[in-house]
Amino acid sequence: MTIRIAVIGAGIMGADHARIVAHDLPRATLQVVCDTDADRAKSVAQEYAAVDCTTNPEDTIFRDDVDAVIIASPDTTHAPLSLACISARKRALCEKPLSHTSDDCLAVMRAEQDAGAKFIQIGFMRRYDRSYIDMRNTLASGGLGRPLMMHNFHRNVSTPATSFTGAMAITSSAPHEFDMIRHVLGAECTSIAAFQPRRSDDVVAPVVMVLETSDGQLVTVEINNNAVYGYDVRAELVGEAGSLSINTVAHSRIDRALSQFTQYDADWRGRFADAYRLQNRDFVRFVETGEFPVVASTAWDGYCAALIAETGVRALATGTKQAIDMIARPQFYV
Ligand code: ISE
Repeated sequence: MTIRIAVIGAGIMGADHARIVAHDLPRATLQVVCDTDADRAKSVAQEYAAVDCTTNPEDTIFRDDVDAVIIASPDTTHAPLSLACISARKRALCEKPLSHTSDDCLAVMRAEQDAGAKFIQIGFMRRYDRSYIDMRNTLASGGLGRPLMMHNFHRNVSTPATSFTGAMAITSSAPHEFDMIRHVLGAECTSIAAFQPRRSDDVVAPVVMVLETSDGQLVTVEINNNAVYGYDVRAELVGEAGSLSINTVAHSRIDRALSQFTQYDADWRGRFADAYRLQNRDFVRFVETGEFPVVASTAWDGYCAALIAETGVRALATGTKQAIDMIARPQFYV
């Protein structure tokens, strides 16, 4: 059976998911591209030979010729559209974040528990990235000794929108790090502090966060949405017996004129291309079997990332360390 997928949102991420569905998922087909901008929906649908294009997300979710949904629309639509997918009993791959607010995530968790099954896979694709897998496996094998610290650097070339703020860096970009901290260390975050340096211009300055974990680790996260030089995601896990660093992936090196250099990707689509493909293939298996992928993030993980983010926004606004007060993990998500 071929899985007929609707992609909701035809922006940067939606177009790339449409490409992956059309070219890299052998047991799936691109059934619909939906965007409230009809021209954009039509353009992406034509580029990747979708069966149809639409402008109404809810109608698209409930179509009989749609088996599964990839939600790649603006962040604020992720939780409502996830609820619609649960109501339609259709599995969805929801781009991160599930929401900017933990309350929205709790509503999605309640809907899944009421339905008696998981329907929403959250798009924290770094869990499928080889370098983070190496980090998590090396720690689990005892190769680093007891983990002490994790340092994370997340640098974009430029902000995706003119009105991008420090709070948005925390709620939109940093959830990747919040999820990977939990996934690699196997611990929850218990507090967060956040700071910003002063830039000489009016673009958003970096945000630097310091988090504590339930297992006594210290974690630093730098989000710099205006690094200019390249898309650069790095992390180092420091243990009592050693350290593992994620390398910036460069597929080639140029040697010329007494110098050598490697190039950065312009954005996440190149750096994490393999991770997106593997994540999306796991999603197709999820739709086919109903078995939630072992590696993937659930709505609970979406809640945890959103709670850390909204607490981080409060820490930045107040200039004080804030406790992260999580609910107890429901048995449904254990
Ligand atoms: C974007 O939404 C992503 O998810 C990328 O992975 C991340 O690197 C970028 O900072 C976000 O804006």
